[in-house]
Amino acid sequence: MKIGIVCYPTFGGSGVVATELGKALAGNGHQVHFITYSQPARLDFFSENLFYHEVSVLNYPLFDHSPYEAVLASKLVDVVRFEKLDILHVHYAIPHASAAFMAKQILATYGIHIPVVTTLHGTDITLIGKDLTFKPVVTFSINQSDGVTAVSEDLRKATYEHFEIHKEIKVIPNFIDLNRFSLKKKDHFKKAIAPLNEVILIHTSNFRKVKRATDVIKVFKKVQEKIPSKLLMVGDGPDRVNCEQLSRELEICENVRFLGKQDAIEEILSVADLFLIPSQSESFGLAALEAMACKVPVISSNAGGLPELNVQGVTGFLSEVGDVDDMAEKAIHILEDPERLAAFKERALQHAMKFDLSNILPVYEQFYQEVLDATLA
Ligand code: GMT
Repeated sequence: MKIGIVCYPTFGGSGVVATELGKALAGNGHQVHFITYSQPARLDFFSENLFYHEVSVLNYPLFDHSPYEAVLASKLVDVVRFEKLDILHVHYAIPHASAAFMAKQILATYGIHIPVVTTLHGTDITLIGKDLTFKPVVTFSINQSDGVTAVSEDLRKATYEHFEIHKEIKVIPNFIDLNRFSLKKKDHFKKAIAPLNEVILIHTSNFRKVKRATDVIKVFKKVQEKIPSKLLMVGDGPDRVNCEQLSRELEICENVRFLGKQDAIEEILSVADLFLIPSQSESFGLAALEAMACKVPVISSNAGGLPELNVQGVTGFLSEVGDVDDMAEKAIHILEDPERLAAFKERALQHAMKFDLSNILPVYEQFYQEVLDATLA
């Protein structure tokens, strides 16, 4: 198949999923064309089946805001026509699904029919999408897609709850490449972070409000009072400065390291004992899956799709959003007993294996085929 993929090229979860999916599809013999405004962060190698088409955004003096959706639609028309694509797969509804709809209409005037698959990732539904400023466009473009997928059962439900959708939405969860995400031997790094063999807690995110990263600091304050421990905060974003400030106020700075954005996240996860993800809303929680694949159990909130990933008392624990006391108590419970910790680590990996790329890739391939068959019928 010749597949066009549209996504945000950044480190955000939807961009990571889209890029990893594209790479895997290319590895399986499909020709994959990424159409984005800059090279996707994880698309950093050559493959004969991978192509990258840059959407260049014009900065004409008349525009206060560049009309990205229009230039993306134009680029889609161009790439679909000249590369003879079979299908377009857009990740994150805003504005990719509506740009794809516009491109589809334009292509129809050339007698080209291009099926569009839209994957809903999370905040395109739960936060931004349901805002009235976007809602009519999001509703329309989901309904106009030839196939729609959501990354969790909870997101599927939320989409039907918040929008008038008359399309079937298929759940295809996030996935992990266990060849990349697995426990690495990083003793040297571990010793540098925790010289007295303290346990290591970790949080990775884009530090947006929705992640409640300051709750991580509050939980850690309580944990380190009971158990010698260190905290790694990985990533960057608006709440990072608040987390740094809070660490100072709580006088725990010497035990908290802010590492900023990191590429080799699996190497850092490999030294960790516990992952914290206290999000306000989380459609799936790819970051937690990455941790579990590296044998790191999870303390999470029970928001969104997190209960579909983190199994209460098995791979970690879930608490109500904002209940930092409960999260700290559960974290201490896991960390205080080395045998218990080892059992949680093992079960985290066992559960992560269910989301291995090799299980999820064929589901996407089959879904594309079904959409193609239905539109050709
Ligand atoms: O909110 C983010 O962290 C980024 C966002 C995105 O769409 O880029 O991530 C969402 O998509 C990921 C991949 O499907 C999911 O694993 C995340 O749970 C989801 N984030 C939220 O729902 C907040």
